[in-house]
Amino acid sequence: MNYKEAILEFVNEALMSQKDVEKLYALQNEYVLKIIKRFVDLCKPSKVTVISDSEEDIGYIIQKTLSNKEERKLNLEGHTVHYDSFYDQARDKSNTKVLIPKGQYRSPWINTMDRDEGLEEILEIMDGCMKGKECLVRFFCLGPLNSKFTIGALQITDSFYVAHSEDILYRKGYEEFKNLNGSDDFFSFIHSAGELIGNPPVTKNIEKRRIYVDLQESLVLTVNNQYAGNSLGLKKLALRLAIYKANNEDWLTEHYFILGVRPKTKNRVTYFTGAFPSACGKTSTAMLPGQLVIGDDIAYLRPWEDGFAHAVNIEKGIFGIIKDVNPKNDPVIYEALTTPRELIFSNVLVKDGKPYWLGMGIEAPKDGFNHYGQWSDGISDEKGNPITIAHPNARYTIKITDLSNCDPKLDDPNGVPIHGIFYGGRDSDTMPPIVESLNWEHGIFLGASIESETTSATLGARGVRKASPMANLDFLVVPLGKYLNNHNIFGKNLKHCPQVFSTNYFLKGEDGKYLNEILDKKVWVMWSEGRTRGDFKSIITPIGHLPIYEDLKSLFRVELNKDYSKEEYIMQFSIRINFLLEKLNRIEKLYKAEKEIPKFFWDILFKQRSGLIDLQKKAGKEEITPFELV
Ligand code: SPV
Ligand code: MN
Repeated sequence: MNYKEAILEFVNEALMSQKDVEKLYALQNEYVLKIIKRFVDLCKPSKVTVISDSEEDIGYIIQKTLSNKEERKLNLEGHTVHYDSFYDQARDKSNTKVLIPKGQYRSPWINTMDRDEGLEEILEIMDGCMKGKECLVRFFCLGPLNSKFTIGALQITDSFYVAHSEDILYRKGYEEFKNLNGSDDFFSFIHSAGELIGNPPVTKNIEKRRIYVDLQESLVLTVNNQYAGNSLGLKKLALRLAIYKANNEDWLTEHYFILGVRPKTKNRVTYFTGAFPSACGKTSTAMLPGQLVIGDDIAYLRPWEDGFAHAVNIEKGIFGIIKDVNPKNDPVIYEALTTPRELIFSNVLVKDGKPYWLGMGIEAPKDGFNHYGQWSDGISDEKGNPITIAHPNARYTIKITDLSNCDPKLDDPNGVPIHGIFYGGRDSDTMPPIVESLNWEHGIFLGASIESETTSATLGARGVRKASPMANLDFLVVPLGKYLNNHNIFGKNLKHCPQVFSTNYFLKGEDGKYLNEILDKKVWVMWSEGRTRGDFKSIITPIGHLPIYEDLKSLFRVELNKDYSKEEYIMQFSIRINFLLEKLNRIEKLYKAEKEIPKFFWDILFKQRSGLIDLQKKAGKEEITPFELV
């Protein structure tokens, strides 16, 4: 049977138009065909539409997402709003599982399931899940086109909202798929929102929401959900597949933003990546006023000929938390969200065609339509918790090129050289605002020992302290030991290894108030930039390099036009020995539960502990100011 006959064997004219058959034909890829056939047979849509990179095809998606009410128009040109089910407002960690074949190691840190059992369960749920619906077949590229970084992605979905979001967030890939020359080297994502109810239409059978990752086939199946973190193949689902690929090769896939730092007094751009758990200041660091943004969520890093690690953003858009976006904290995003352009709001309040969200900085109406439905002030959920005007994890979806600080290197196939890496968490009592690692291995330790208090970006209780290695634990699909080892080898093979910094924007004083203002992070970033260029000296402590007071004082003046007192410095940068020792105990206990954690990790942990105990003995107290350490 030839390729064309193979297509015609499973599609008839009622299912797919002649034009769409031609589009599949042009790809000359039997693997693509096999997957489409397999899942069209299983999901049983009433129509299959193949979307190329053409404006006409993309226009069709936008028109349909509006006509089937997955999105509604707002007052400003190009603005739409989408709603996810009230029970589908964040990533569902407990139903996201990595399928592991029998006999293979299952890490206690990763939510795994036996592959055969998982497939049996989800394939049954997906049987007929697209009945009566139209199914879209889309092709994208993770990373810039024509690049060593590029990975092709095939998306099959019955959600026009998913297809539209991906169009804003990812690079087109239909033409690039032709360049695969028939190979199977791409990722596949099959999504169905499942049965829908209401207007706007939302997933009905939330209890059957499943997101299963099949590493063996580079395939993710996701059903009965709409929230982008659960539904969009190219976002967190592709992140998992790419982590697997990178950790079996010689590169990194990380939950990183990419930021070009431009100090006011220097004529240079220095690139940083950074990982923070969701809702811990990651996007606002990536969007720091006056700097250049390449990405806010996911990066691939590869060793490059110049001896640096080079990074690309696998996305070209931002799916950002809208809470607290206001003219003061996030002026660039606020401007973009309040002017005409193609963008999607999700789960915000709408009244008279205008969107409202938490922390917007203006008075919100007392009623309107939101993630709950028809809402008015004072309404509570079934448990009696008041429903806020918008969900705290309400989002916006926008192109990075629409932001005034978009870096011209966004689509550079060579990526950008990385000088530094930030790791941060939501930590109210332990780590200082900024610390530089003593070396690469210690940098890995800093990343591996991030702890963070949980937020609304995932379902479940908030404010619980959890370990969050490299802010990537939610997405890990290989054992932590293998992951840390891969990091170590990656850095060791670089001539110019990135310097690593730990940040904490959430440190509080004894009165429970934050010790820093939101924009102070600019100073921590500038200090780090200077450190990677050899501009500043430091104070060496067991937990790493701390900044010297005078350097911060002058950075606060130059960057923020603010005074910075010695008292503030002391409160922020004192070494809180007991808290740090307790943290080490927690980390030790957690990591002991995993096998084959590399030796360097334990060496650093034990050295740090003995260093802190020595300091405690020498000083005869629990808290030591940085001045005492000089
Ligand atoms: C995150 O939660 O880390 C996000 C949004 O970037 S989501 O798409 O939900 O993963
Ligand atoms: Mn993220």
